[in-house]
Amino acid sequence: MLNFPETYELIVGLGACGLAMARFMNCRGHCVAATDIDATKTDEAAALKNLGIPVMIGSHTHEIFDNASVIIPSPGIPLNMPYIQSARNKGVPVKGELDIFARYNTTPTIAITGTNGKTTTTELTTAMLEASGISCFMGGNIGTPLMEYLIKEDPKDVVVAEVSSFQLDLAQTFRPHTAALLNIAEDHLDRYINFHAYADSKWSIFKNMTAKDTAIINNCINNFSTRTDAICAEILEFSSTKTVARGASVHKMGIDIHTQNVSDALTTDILAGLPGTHNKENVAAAALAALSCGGTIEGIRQALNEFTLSDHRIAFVREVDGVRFYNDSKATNVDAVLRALESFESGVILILGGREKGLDFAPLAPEVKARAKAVIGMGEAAGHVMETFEGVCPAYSCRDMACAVTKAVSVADKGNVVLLSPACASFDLYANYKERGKDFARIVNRLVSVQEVCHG
Ligand code: UMA
Repeated sequence: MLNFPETYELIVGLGACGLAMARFMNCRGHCVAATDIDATKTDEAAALKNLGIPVMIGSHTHEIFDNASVIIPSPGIPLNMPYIQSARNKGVPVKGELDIFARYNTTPTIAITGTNGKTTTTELTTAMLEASGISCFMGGNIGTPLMEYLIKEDPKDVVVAEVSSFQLDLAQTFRPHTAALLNIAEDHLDRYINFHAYADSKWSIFKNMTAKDTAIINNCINNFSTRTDAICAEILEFSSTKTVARGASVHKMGIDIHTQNVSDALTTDILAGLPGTHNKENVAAAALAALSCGGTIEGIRQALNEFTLSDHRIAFVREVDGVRFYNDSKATNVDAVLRALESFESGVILILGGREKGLDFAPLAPEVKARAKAVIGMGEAAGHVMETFEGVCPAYSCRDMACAVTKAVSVADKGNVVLLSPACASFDLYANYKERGKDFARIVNRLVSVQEVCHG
């Protein structure tokens, strides 16, 4: 079997997560091996081979999975793949990054999950803590693997981790000191058997927490009362529809915060850079998370004054001949697109599509009818977009971004908005949502004139 040793822990996937895991486990003296289905991962394979780690790329085999002492899949690896299933049936344990991180990590950890807003809330929490004089490592699903914190050996006061359902699926022992659940909407239904299974994964973030820990939860999530009955941690709620006794209430004038030690309000002037109710909810959750780990209300205010939303979230790109272009490439599910559409009154030309995640686009129809002038389907999902919106508004199908922008421009008039908000993953045409957003912005920035395309 290639040059694999007799006993090894198998890391599956040579993306960011797998590479960090391989480096960490190797330097801690574990005998690891790695595999990636992609034959082009030659640089990654060479880097690991230089460390003495055997690697197989280009295919997976039952032999290397069955003979492993442990399998450590990267978060994006489907757990129902036959190689993992068959090895599991033969008794090979499967472990995830969160449990391995928890085994070695001694720094208090805040874990943030939810369908939408995870990245913004993770960034906000980190900024609030740092402005309070508390040093942070920020990582996880946001981009820098958690194992990098352990590799660096540069201790911080708090780890702020964005955590996805994919990571939670394999978490058995992970116990964050503070965990926040922002919202749950349909997503990743290509991976879960149904929405309930996806919601179970999200709620599992609290399962090992004790009365010493803090659970921060949006009380508008379905089945809030039943689900929270099973949580042992102290619960702080946040809500944009009800006033909460302990936690944070989001309302028109700002956010009221009531915890054991703090009773204060964040007013709308310092929230101006974070438009929309969903962002106020993110601020509420971040403030509660920061307070739970020693953040101060002054630090929270300072962070909010300085905070700017990252790119690719309803980000204004440019105005050409009175047509405004917005990049919301981060919107990879239907709920995120609804929030984006609600930010505009009317005259929206919506570019949707990409790689499907088993989602139904139909819940968008009422908002599309009310606010969109046209819908343009792009990439693998173009046909599904056409089927859903024909009859709701003019709908067009395009193979790629250049074609979609050209079509959008050809139907746009002064005062309209062209919004890239795809409701799909980007992997049909791009490496990730950031590349997709950049490509949109690049094409828009090259436009000379909308009139030229309209009349040309
Ligand atoms: N691969 C195989 N066999 C397979 C399938 C894939 O070997 O059957 C290989 C691929 O060829 C590739 C590697 O697995 O080389 C990719 O692994 P991965 O998908 O886990 O990607 P990473 O680069 O390790 O990135 C992961 C997270 N990816 C996913 O969860 C899909 C990143 O979240 C995260 O930032 C990173 O770890 C660092 O922690 C991205 C994401 O899309 C942003 N997350 C989803 C989301 O936010 O919706 C959950």
